[in-house]
Amino acid sequence: MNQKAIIAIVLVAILAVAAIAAALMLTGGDKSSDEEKYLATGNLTVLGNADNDNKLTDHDIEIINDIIKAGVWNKKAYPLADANNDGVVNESDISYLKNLMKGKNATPTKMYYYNTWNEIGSVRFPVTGNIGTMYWEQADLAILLGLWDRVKAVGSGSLSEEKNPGWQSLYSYGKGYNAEPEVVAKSYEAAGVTAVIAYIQGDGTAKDIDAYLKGTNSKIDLLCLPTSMNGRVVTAGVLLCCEEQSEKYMKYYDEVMAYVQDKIGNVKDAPSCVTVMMRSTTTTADIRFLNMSTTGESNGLYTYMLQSPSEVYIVEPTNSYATHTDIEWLNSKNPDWIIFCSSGAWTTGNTQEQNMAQFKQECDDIFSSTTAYKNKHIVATANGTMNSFFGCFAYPKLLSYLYDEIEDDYADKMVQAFFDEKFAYYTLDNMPSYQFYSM
Ligand SMILES: [Ca+2]
Ligand SMILES: [Ca+2]
Repeated sequence: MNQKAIIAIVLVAILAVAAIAAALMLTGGDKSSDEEKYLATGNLTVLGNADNDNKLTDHDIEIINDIIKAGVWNKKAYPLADANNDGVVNESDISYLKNLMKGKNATPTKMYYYNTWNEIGSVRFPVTGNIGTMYWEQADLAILLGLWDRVKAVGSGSLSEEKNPGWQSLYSYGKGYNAEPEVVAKSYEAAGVTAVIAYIQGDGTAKDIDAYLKGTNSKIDLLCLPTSMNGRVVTAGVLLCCEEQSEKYMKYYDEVMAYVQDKIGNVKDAPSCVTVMMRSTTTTADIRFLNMSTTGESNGLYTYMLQSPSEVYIVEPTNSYATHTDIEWLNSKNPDWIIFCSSGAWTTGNTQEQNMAQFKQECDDIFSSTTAYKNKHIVATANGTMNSFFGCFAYPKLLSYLYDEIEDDYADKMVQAFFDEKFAYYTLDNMPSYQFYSM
């Protein structure tokens, strides 16, 4: 692991500890820590969010006032208190924060936030112009936040008319995550884009693009959001002045996690599993297992199953969120369940029946030597199901295969809620790979 990665992980740990410490202080330390374990707090990395919760509110002003009165700024407890990022916490942070809290009506200024790499980034606030999205995940986020009408430039990777209506007429960054800095910069002139939501995984070019835009005094700000999915939703909600949508989403997330905790949090003998990414090139000699990478990146399928009581067997993690090994390793672990996501292993445009046939073939070809196969304990879906913002809505459905305690009615209701709330344009009918397939 390189030095930077270690620093990033340490910083994440410090922020997490700080958030918990602050929460304890603010509640007098008597709030059930069980509850805080699964509720999604501490996702808003914007400076000024002094109490480390998910919103900018008067409570943040109270905290900043307390810090001013005390004459000491405990940076560990309140790492985000310095709203204007000048290194001190004083009265000017209060007026600065009050302006930020006006959202769309704020007097133009900068909003600072901890970005993907736990460095302090900034955007010219409020962001009222057109938006660019680098790759399908960022387009999904813009749609979830109700901003698709303002998206005028896109990276085309994995976009479709079902998911991204009208995308072909928008300015193009090419396929997406390896976008050229010059091409991104030109979207200001070509499409009036002033903020681009960046592809932030390690194999992308976000850092190069950011340096280029800054070096050329571009009118575009690159948004390099926090790595966690909830951190992205909540922080983008505030940066892009669409908190109503991000808060609605988080309410569902909290509800689902509370339900899961209630139903299976104390289950004894939970079924174990492995999480696999199935590709068209997968063979029994080369299977891609999902786990947490040494840099903290992980795939949604693994992340969600890790939060369940199920043990998830992993291969020694590398700097990727997936590690390759073979069927012998899988059989040495002998998991109760095999859960796989299809990334390019199911043909685009397949019907539900065609996906089912392909799923069965893959089970026969790859997993027939396993106990899970003999017990018909294999379930699969598209990579985008659990690795997108649909993930928290689909989570009870996924768990319902492994756990009798999860009610089918509830699971189906949550899946439907995602589409009813218009967090996406596609449906399970026109994107059948987002359904679950089981033996
Ligand atoms: Ca707050
Ligand atoms: Ca300050």
